[in-house]
Amino acid sequence: MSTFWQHQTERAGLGEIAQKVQNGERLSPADGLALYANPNLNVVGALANIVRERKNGDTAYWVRNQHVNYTNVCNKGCLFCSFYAKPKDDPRAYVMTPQQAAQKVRNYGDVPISEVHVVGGVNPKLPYEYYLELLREIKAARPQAHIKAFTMVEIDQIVRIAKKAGKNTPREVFEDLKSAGLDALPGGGAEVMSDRVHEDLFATKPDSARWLELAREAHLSGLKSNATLLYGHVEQTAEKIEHFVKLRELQDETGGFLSFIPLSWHPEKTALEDLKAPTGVEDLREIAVARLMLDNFPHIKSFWIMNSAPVTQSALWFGADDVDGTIMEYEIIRDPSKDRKQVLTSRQLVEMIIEAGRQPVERDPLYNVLSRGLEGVSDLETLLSNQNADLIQPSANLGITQREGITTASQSLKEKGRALIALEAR
Ligand code: V47
Repeated sequence: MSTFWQHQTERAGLGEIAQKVQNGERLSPADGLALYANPNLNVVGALANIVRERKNGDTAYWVRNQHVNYTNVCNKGCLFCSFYAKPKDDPRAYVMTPQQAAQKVRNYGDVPISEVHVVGGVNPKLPYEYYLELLREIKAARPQAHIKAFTMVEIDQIVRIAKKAGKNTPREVFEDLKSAGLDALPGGGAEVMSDRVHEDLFATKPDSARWLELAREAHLSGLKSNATLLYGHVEQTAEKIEHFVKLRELQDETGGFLSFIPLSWHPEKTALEDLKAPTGVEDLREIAVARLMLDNFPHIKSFWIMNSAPVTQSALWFGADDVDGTIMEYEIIRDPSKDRKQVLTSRQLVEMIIEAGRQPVERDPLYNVLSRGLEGVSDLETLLSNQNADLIQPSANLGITQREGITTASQSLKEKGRALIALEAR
């Protein structure tokens, strides 16, 4: 250990933890608490960066994906959520038929996409066959793309209604879903694995024991999945540590988790909107502590939609090795100042990574490498995605500034906007 580094970690009171990280030893819950409490975020981030580079070197992964939120009807009533509509008499309620969902996918038919991310509310009216049909239709619309669908909360509902169709175990249901086209499962739904927060904010959803049981079953059925933590509302630090320990234990058992995604809570338009949203500093700390505590997770993702493109760029030096993807449309949170769909083009994502000083690698949902650097970026794809989503501007979150020798995301976006206008004028 260099004298400078030793001096920095000891001055921050993190000498012992630094030694463990250096030796690749597992951190204890007490270490996790100390990392959350330490004011020197730089040292916490530098420690996380050691693990990040040990596992993933200089690589920052991205994916060409499309999100489809097939229904917002949900009977769970989670207080942190602004997305859901009540099952009865809610004017915001919508349900897509499987064919309509597939049409959304076809709308982007000329844009290269390797992942369709499909999630929705827990809609009590949808029968078992709906979910199978949804997968089949989307697969038929986009046979080359992987389908990553259904949080464990939706799976819990699907398993429940599957009984009417004579399917009595999660294993049988996973087999049916796989045959219909399911390739992997997203994170989401566990929120914070604490009985207290469960009781306070999302009491009617499956508890942590059930979420973990279903994740275990998915992994034993040969499916990979992700996990998330929703932070920045009423949770306490010790509860987040409990969350990490539970996930880490299941990962020791199954090895089925690919990526962990800390989700920065957005209070806007929720029942808790008077609470303050997490800051960028908190976002970076969550990424860093997750990287350090979840020593057996291959990847930590900074989901740019939730914590902004600039924070995601910094997060690539605080433990994150993945920025998620192009998204196209995202309904679960919206930028309240603009009622626009949310998208970053492949060029913008790659430029964002290069600007942050990392090496962009395009992946599919299973982390198979598809392209490197600027290889996979095409202007045609950029134009089409803008055209189809009726988008010329990105999320207002995007605040990337110009640097030497790099076309910045905002600059290239303006060019695309001009090109699109020229195309329309013809
Ligand atoms: O479980 C709901 C969260 C999750 C809000 O696996 C909110 O690659 C912030 O799991 N503010 C669903 N978050 C999304 C999810 C996800 C997202 C991106 C990538 C992956 C992946 C998974 O969204 C829910 C909940 O935790 N959520 N409302 C909100 N107001």
